[in-house]
Amino acid sequence: LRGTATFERFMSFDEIQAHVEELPNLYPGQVTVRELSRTREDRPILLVTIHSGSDKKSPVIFVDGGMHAREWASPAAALFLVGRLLESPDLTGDVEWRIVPVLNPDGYVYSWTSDRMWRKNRGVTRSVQCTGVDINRNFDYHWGESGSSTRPCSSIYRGMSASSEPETNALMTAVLEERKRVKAYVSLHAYGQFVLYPWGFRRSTPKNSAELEEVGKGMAEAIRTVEGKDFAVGSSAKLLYPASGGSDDWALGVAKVPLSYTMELRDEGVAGFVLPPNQILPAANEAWAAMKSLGEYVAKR
Ligand code: ING
Ligand code: ZN
Repeated sequence: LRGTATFERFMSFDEIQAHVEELPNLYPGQVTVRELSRTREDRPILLVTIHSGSDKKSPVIFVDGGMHAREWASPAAALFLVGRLLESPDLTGDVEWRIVPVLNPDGYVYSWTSDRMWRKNRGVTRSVQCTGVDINRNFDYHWGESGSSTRPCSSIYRGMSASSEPETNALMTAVLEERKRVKAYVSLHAYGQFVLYPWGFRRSTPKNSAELEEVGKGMAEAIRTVEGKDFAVGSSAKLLYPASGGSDDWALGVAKVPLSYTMELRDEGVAGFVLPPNQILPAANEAWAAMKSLGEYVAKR
């Protein structure tokens, strides 16, 4: 692996940014890095595109990490995925990967400097005391329904209106600009060990739930081969709790990305958000195994 990434400890946002920005020099012709937008605190939201080598018609798999500040395993896994894809470009066939390693940089930094358990971004709200919108309650598909809060002090505050946040818009823009080519979307979260698919806003499942279930089971099976960990597969409202305004619901419901998932990485709740550094690599390897399985499926679909 070229560059300055480490998985023996968590990387700060500045370290992640520096690593991501050097990728085009380290892997010339294989990777593009672009700034999608800037956050309220003026940090860049970076998109890493890993080219498939051949044509512009290849299917795209879109992955985001770091949507929620405290879920530190997620940006680590996203960066690890970038590294593995660049080191083994033939592994998942003719697929273009588009990866946002840290969707919520302001929140990530805040969870390093001020509040380890911070979840939201750092956007202003109508409340003077309470800052931050839950990006995973801010997407414009059944926005404002069950499992989201109208209260700015809540950790699942949905925002003043749908897609009010720069992070939400950055993701929407990046997916929509390649809408027809994006065949799969994965949002990396922690923790709980789940492969979740829509719907989150209600307890029924989408029309293509059989395919979502089958491909999700393939990802869970791939994860099992790493260290035998069990990941449950199912719709988020049924397996976890109903929640509206989530990015996976939006990706399927609005952007019409057929294979839309939220992955909850390690662990099952012993360490929770504060994953010990010696589990970063196992967690990242599990995410990589799942993404390889998804990539192979999308390449053949
Ligand atoms: N979990 C997700 C959350 O935003 C989720 C789970 C995803 C629920 C999609 C509903 C829809 O609550 C974490 N860890 O953030
Ligand atoms: Zn999360």
